[in-house]
Amino acid sequence: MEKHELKPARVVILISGGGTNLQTIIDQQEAGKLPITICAVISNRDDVQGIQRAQKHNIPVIVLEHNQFPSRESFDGRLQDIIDSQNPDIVVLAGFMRILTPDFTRHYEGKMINIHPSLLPHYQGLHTHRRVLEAGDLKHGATVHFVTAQLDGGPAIIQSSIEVEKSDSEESLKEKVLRQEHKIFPLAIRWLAEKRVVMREEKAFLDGEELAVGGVQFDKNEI
Ligand code: NHR
Ligand code: GAR
Repeated sequence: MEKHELKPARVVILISGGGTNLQTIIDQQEAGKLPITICAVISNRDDVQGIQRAQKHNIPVIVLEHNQFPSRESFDGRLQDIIDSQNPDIVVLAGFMRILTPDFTRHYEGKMINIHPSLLPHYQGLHTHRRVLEAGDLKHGATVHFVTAQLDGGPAIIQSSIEVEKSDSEESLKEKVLRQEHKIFPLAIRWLAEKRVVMREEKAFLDGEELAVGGVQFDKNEI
């Protein structure tokens, strides 16, 4: 079967914030550029803009507040039940801010991706823009990677870099990096939906070729 004849991949998107990445995914899907169905958006906060973005496009939204649960395990257990009720092919972390338990990440191994605001494997964890400025780095960027139990440590699919200028602040870096995120995230989702990218034995492959650390370098490839 040709790729364009495939059934759209069922996608569940997890958010915690503004949802600009969510918006680009919605926009590309609606423009016919992404072979996916967005089944549901799940937020762990009830007051974020990403919720309105989904509602505006008639995408079902589920709010599951982590602070209503006594432990990470109980939150993740409920989250897993809700996600599985949608029968998804792909789970997307689009600015989702809760660390996930190993049982949860194992359950979605090879199906779950995250966008992280750094050039992984550098700057895993939080406050990446601040840390890049403090270190005086000249380059920064964003990476899409498979989610494994190791925080921000799963194999990378694609990354895009930007130059850090002397005048940059945390806020300006965040904006510059977000612009790159909006380019590479939909691309990675398309590759996953088309099954062109897969994870095997903790490594990422694109069209059968093992990807290097950091994944495809977006700025060096006119895709
Ligand atoms: N979970 C696992 N197991 N593996 C990954 O690679 C994950 C993950 C959960 C989230 C996104 C990640 C990022 O891109 C992500 C990747 C949150 C934190 C964090 O410390 C760290 C990394 C990421 C997301 N969260 C705090 C916590 O205690 C809460 C912070 C907050 O609520 O503002 O969970 O950077
Ligand atoms: C993005 O920059 C994403 O890389 C980052 O949060 C922002 C979400 O923006 N993710 C993390 O820091 C995960 N810990 P958005 O809500 O506008 O898509």
